[in-house]
Amino acid sequence: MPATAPIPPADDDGYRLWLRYEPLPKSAQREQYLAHFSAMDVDGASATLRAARDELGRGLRGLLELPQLPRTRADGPGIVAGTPDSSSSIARLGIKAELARVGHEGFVLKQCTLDGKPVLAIAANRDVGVLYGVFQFLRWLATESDFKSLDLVSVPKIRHRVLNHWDNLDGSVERGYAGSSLWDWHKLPDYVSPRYVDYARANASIGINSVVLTNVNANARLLTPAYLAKVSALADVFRPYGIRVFLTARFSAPVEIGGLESADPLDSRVAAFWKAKVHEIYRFAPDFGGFLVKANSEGQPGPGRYGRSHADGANVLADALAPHGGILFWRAFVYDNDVPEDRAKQAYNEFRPLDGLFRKNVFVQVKNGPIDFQPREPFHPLFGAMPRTPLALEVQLTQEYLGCATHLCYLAPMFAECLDSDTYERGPGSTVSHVVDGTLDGHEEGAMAGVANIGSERNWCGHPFAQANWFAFGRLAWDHRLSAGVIAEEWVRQTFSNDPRFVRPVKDLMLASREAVVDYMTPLGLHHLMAWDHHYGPGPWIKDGRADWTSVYFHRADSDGVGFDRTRTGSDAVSQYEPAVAQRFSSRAACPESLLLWFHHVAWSERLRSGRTLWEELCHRYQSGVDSVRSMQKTWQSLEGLIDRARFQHVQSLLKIQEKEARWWRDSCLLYFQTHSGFPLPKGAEPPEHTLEEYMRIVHYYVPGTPRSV
Ligand code: BDP
Repeated sequence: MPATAPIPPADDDGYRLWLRYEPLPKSAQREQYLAHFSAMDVDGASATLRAARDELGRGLRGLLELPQLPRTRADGPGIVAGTPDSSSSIARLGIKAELARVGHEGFVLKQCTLDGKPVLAIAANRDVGVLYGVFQFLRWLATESDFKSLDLVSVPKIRHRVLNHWDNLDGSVERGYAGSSLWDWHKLPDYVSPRYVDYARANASIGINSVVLTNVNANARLLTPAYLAKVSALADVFRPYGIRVFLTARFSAPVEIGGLESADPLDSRVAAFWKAKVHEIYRFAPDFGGFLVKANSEGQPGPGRYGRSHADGANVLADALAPHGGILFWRAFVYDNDVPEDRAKQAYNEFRPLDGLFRKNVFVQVKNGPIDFQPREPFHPLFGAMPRTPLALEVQLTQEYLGCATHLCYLAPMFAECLDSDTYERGPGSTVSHVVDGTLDGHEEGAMAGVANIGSERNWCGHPFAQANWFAFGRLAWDHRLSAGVIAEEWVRQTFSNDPRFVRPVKDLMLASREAVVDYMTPLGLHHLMAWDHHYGPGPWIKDGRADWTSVYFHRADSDGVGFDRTRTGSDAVSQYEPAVAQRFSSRAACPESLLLWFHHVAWSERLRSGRTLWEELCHRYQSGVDSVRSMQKTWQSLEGLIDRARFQHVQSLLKIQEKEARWWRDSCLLYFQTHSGFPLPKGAEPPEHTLEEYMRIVHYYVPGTPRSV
């Protein structure tokens, strides 16, 4: 470090996430905050209001260095927080009109006058809204915001904002790269780790209100009383934070734990099993949210085994949940074992005919794209195609296909890309966001799910920047109009520093990071090029085994060109989209180049918009992906001293791995595709470090997150 470099702040292990509440630097702004916020009044005895009071106290004490719990009656300047029922001050403020707009979960932040004194009101109709308001206020304060932005009416756009944990009962996490499961099943319910409270606080701070505790590849044992007691203990911890617990239900549970011979959804004994089981669960957790089910997919049992449809399967569970107010998320991530058809088309073929046949309390949960969380996919054609069924959007926070725990990849631009995609279901403006918030087709409720990237590692997510993906998911599910940039800036300021010398470059670096990953892994619409099974690293040569788990199935490279023809001359997947979208994707001229090889088989020597041939463009993209990582490294290097050394060095080391792995991807893919194109690497290209054969020989064992059964 140069001699003039500033002394960095004390080391931070990342545990506090974006809720650090470190003292704000001395400034006129801080004096102003102190003048307004050095006292608080949060009446109310409920556990949620207690949590709100604790959080506000913790935040103010930390950020403004106030002494023990600054409490006051509302007779001076300060903060009053509550509902009209919990707080006589709130009831007297005359903000009925605002409160009428915020429903059950929203809140109002408003600078008001009470008995002639200025106060900040954090008001809501329900206690949980007060808690959300407190977190929003603390975000406002921690990001050193302006008083002008303090008046705010905020209502979540999406009703169910759900984290999906893929955690197994043995403590492993499928596709988890941040240690093992947070849930200590072995010691629950007797030992309830304090970490669960911090987890709940983090979720509440970004509006997440539901968590599915367990893997979609489900274990029926979870539904036995011994485990339900454990689930109940977790539900008790989460309840004050407005979080409902959901479980994954294994479709064959009636056989495995119910002593029945069949799980046929139309068998009355099976229906009785589910009814009784659900009844029992509600005795353990009276606010149980419901189930998430993966059925007839990748070896999971399902109604298909009995010749029944997904609607039949879903409805038997939905009927059991309905009397208790529970809901069912039924996944559309379904494709046939026999590979009869372009895998991208299968979910649509299976589910679209079932539109209108699901019970009212069923959401069909659809991944953002038609294959499987690839670095870039077009939006899933089921969005815009099932108007009579509420659809939940599922995105993946854990970076299974985007560099696992070592690559810095900020995913908000990817989530936003899907949310902002126009399905044209009801003409222009029918975006995925309006499908999933329920407004496009008049559904009362909407849902968005994120496959969690959280584990037992001290900093929760492994990579310090992976925390941003958890944060961004919650913020977007609350308000899908927020831009990826705004969210990044909030996160950087809350998590690291408000220093503009740090905020701006880091925000830019984050915003560029996802495109960098696309470029060095799967540019121009390529997809599914990763290594077999554990999915870590490149494997464009994979050709053996189940066809639609190979790479050659998806890239279709030959001596003429590369890409999957999904137009009418090929698999015709394009026609699953509305005509306006289908036309755009089918037309070689109109198709966005970022999705070119997803929809078209293109000749190696064909010229693209840049004037380069496809082969040259491919080389160019792979190189620019590597270059972007190098420029991320450079940026990061220039920030030394502006944040604590521990996190600085951690990110620095991970960027080094990322640069190495970006080259690994570039060289493996280009050497492989070169065997088809026959063209040399363009002049000046960096020579690959190894031969193709050497890359193909690389084998990784024990990659984290790999399911044990395979
Ligand atoms: C795939 C994962 C697999 C999951 C599956 C799913 O590789 O581990 O079980 O998705 O979403 O991406 O069900």
